[in-house]
Amino acid sequence: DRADVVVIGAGPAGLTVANVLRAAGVDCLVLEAESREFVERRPRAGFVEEWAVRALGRHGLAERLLERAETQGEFEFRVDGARHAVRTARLSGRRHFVYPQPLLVGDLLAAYADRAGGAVRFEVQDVRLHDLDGPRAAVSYRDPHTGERHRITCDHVVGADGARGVSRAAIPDGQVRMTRHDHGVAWLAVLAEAPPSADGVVFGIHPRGFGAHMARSAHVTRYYLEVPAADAAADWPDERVWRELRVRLAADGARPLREGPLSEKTVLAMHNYVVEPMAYGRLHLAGDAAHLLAPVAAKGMNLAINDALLLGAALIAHYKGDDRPLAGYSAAALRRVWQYLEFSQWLSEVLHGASSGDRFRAGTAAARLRRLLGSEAAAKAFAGLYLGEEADL
Ligand code: RFL
Repeated sequence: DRADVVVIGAGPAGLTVANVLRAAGVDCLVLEAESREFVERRPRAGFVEEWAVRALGRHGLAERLLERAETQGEFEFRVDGARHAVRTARLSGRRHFVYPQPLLVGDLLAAYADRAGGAVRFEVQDVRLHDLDGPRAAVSYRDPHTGERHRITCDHVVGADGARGVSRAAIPDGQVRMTRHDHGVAWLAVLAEAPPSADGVVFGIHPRGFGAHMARSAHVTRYYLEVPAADAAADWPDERVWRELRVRLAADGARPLREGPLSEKTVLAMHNYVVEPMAYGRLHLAGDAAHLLAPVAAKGMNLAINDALLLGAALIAHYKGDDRPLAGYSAAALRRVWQYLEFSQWLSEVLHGASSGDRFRAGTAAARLRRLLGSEAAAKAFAGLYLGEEADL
């Protein structure tokens, strides 16, 4: 077999690249370890920034999203029993689109595979990358039904297989630098089968630990609780989760939490990594395969989309004879990655300072929050970064 480009991973990054390439007539093949049903159901991210929606729209990929997504233009901090609204839309002129990741993945698959007839192979096993530094690369996998190995030669490989994929690991030692940063805490992420208890996002800052509420749909609400990094989901039975949430999200005049069964419970280590450069030979990394952001500021899927659009355009330029965008892909993508990392780190300190047990961190975090709530200029700068800037910084 042969394809111009093999894309590993049918997540937001891989499917966006595949759609962009297919629309430009570049022949590509997507390899995905899971089934289609699985990737269209896996719950994860929920916020898409307006610039990303517009950019997807320019490729004809945002129709369903624009029809179905709610938008949010403000959120609330709760601290010391008081509520403080931050009107992000008024401050930045932009809004967040609330659209669960599996719906976006479903839309991208429908556009690429069903409407444009693009090739995807699901449930592939044991994917391996070959000859990344040669004149032709190849990707091989084992067929789940026959057990046979298939090999596809290609010009380029897009490594969009997420944080636990195989693409990044195929880069020889010493060819890229991996930088890690650990916030030193974990979040218990739960999905409640219950309607939201507030209009949008609530960040509860509390000496017992951070707690958050995020409206997802009329029937489902996401909550987060800061927990010790060593905790497991089993340490948090439903009743304990609700008890902690009630304490950490308590504030004068706040509606009581609407409780319901918890359908998903995961402990997320709050850490980040970045791979530089995001490429090696004929392999180009995109999305979580290249950089992981702790979900503090809901940035991961937006970065995945940014990478994918830059990489798609760069590969199209390459096939038209201009190699400069592809050579500059990593540097261009990393600009937004580092901006969002810096913002995540800043916000993480605001959210976790009070519970750090460190008087210096608690004092400076409270000062940051006071400045954000008390100064229009500080609030504007914050909202610009929280909603994502249209152009690169
Ligand atoms: P994905 O979505 O992980 O997709 C990778 C795909 O590759 C497949 N795969 C393989 N395929 C073939 N061979 C292999 N060896 C393979 N290994 C893996 C996987 O099955 C999968 O289908 O990566 P991508 O495309 O880079 O997209 C990144 C986003 O998924 C991620 O950044 C976000 O989910 C992060 N994130 C959030 N981002 C936001 O922008 N807003 C949010 O509100 C938000 N909330 C979150 C989040 C991530 C969370 N978790 C998973 C930590 C909330 C949570 C709980």
